[in-house]
Amino acid sequence: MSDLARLEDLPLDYRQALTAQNLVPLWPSLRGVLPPEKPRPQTAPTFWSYKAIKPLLLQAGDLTPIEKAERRVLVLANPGHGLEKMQASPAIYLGLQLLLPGEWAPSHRHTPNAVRMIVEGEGAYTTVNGEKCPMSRGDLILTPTGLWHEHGHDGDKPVVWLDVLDLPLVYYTETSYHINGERQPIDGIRGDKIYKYGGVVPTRDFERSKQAYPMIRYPWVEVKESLLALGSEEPTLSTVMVTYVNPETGSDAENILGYYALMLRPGQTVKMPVRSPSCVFHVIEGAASLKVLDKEFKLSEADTCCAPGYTPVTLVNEDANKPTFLFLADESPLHRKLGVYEVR
Ligand code: 1HN
Repeated sequence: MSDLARLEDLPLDYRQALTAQNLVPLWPSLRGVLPPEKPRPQTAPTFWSYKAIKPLLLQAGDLTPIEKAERRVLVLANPGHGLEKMQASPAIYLGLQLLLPGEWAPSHRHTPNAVRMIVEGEGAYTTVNGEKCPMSRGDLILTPTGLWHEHGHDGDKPVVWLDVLDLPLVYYTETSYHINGERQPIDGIRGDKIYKYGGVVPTRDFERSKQAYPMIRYPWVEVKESLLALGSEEPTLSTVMVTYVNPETGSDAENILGYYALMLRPGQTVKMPVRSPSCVFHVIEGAASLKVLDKEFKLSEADTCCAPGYTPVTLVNEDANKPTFLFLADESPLHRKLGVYEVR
């Protein structure tokens, strides 16, 4: 492939004439926007240690009252994109949020979709369109686009959760905004109770639900049971993994990001297929090492890391006796909708 002409190859007065008309020559930038064979991700493999973050998060609890923060969050930012961009990957935002006993994070709704993966503590809850969802370690709670949500805490110890949002993409498309609301009355039906068995769904007056988000809370105890059952029913299955779906449609639980739980069997190595989306990994239980490019991350419980797309990732559970449980978030639903999803 021949080299293309550079910007500096053009006379200065010509470049200035272009700029004056809001024009840019394509050829000096063509290889940058359309690199050969595969993309050149800005997303750097990055690791965030919960042990290192927790004291800083608790310090934020002393430094900034909830009324002055609305959401007390330390953002897990990818240095490859620049920390100020507050993104883990092209479409994924990650943050660790702290709620102290008695605190309340007021009701609002917004265009970006969010989920919370509960990391530590008991007694807090999120109310989503009137459905009060208790928060326990490993639970996944959806706050999809446009749904009212607020957080409260009746327990006696700090609660921490991982927020995952598609904010970078929604912000990029200039569609990100929020609306503040009043405290919600609790009247929502507990989706986690009525959709407990994947094989049967409510059929009210001979009709299936038409709600876009019929299930908001995915209790960890049940997701873990599903993984253990899948692992023991299919002992030769190499990737013991479940997808968080809308139980009415079987589609991804949210529109833009995909959410999964993966069990590494004792001593197991999983080489993930090389795929186009970036991926985030968070340890719910156990420990794992994760190899990506020139990095090897040692993940303990509650640690988080991310890997760019188009990049091989290997997961290893070095414990010969105990399984490891990971929560994954990726950009597959987005890539599929855009028609750019690839497995290499
Ligand atoms: C948000 O609404 C929450 O509701 C957390 O807890 C983090 C980050 C960016 C924009 C909105 C929440 C957020 C957020």
